Amino acid sequence: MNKQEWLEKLSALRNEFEKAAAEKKSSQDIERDFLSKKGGLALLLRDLSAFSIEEKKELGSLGNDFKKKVAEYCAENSSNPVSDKKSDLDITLCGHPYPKGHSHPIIITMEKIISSMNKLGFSLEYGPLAERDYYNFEALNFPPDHPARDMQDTFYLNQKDEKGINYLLRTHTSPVQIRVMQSKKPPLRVISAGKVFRSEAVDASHSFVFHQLEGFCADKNISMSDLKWTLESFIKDMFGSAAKIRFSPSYFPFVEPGAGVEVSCVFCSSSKGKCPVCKGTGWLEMLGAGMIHPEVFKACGYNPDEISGFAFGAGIERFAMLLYGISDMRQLYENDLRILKNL
Ligand code: FA5
Repeated sequence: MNKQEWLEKLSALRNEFEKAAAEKKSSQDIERDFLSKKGGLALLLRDLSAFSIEEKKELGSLGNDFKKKVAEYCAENSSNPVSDKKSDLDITLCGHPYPKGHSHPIIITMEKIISSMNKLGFSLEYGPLAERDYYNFEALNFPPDHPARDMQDTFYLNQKDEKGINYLLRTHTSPVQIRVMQSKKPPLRVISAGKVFRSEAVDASHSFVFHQLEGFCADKNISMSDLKWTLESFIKDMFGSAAKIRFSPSYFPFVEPGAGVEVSCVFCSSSKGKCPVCKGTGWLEMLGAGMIHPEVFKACGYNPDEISGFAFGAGIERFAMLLYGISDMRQLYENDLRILKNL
C-alpha cells in the first residue's frame, strides 16, 4: 500500500465514524468498530510498519489524531445510555415489581391479640419451649402421677434436670405464670404468647404444635368479675362490640373455680342455614380460665390470704380461624400459597 492509498483508507474511516456518530450508534459499538485491536484504525496503524520513518511520523500523527477524536467521543457518550438508540436499556424505567410477602395469619393474629391486651394494661413476657416438669406441672398444682397430667399428652425430652426429672416440651403457656410470679411482686398484669406441644392426633381443630395466649392478674381483691370484664373487653376488641361471652364450669388444677369460656359465633349472622363453624350452637369454645389456685400462689411465695388473681389461656389458632373464616386448622400449617395469599 502506498501513502495515497493509506490516506484514502483513513479518510474512509473518518467518514464511517461521522456517519455512526450522526446515527447515534452506541459508544460501545463505535469503540468496538474503530478502537479495538481488530477495529479499522488499529489495522491501518499496523500497516504503517511498511513505510519510511518520515512517512510513519506524518501518517502516524494523523492516525493518532483520529484515534483521540473517537476516544473523546466515546468517553463523552458512554455515560448516557438513554440517548443510545441501539441499546434497549433505559435506566429511567421503574424495575419489575417484586411480590411482597406478609406475616403468617397465626403471627398476625398473635400480634393483634398482644396489642389488644396491651391496651388493657397487660405486659408481655416469654418462657422457654423446653420446660422443666416443675414449671409445666408441679408448681401449677399437678402433683406427680396425678391423673390431671393425662389431660395434656406430653412430649418428654431425654435431658434430665438436677432432680433427675426429664425436661419436656411445654404443653401450655401457663408455666410462664410461675416464672413471672416467682421473679416479680404483685400487682401483676401479664400476658405471654407462643408455641406449645402436645402428643395429639391432628384433625380439623387439633394440632400437635399450636400457639397459646396466657394472661393473668395477681393483686389484692381481684374477683371473678374482673376476669369477666377483662375477657369481655378483649373479645369485643377482637371481634366487634356485638360479640358476647359466656362461662361454664370447667376443671384445671391451677384455678379454682375454673371455667370454659365460649364466644358468641361471629359467623352465624352471615350463614343462612345451620352455621358450619359453631355447628348451629351459636357459641364457640375459645378459652380456659379461672381464679388462680391458692396452691399456685403458695408455690410462688405469695400469701393466698392477701393476694388473689385470675388467669386464662386461649388457643391462638382458634382466634385465627374465626378472624379469617377458616374451618380447618390444618390449612394454617400446610403453607398452600393459594390459601395464604388470600388471608
Ligand atoms: C390449657 O392449656 C390451660 N393452660 C388454659 C388455662 C390457662 C386455663 C389459665 C385456666 C387458666 P386447654 O388444654 O383447654 O387449657 O387449652 C387451651 C386452649 O388451647 C383451648 O381452648 C384450645 O383453644 C387450644 N387447644 C387445646 N388443644 C389444642 C390442640 N391440640 N390444637 C390446637 N389448639 C388447642
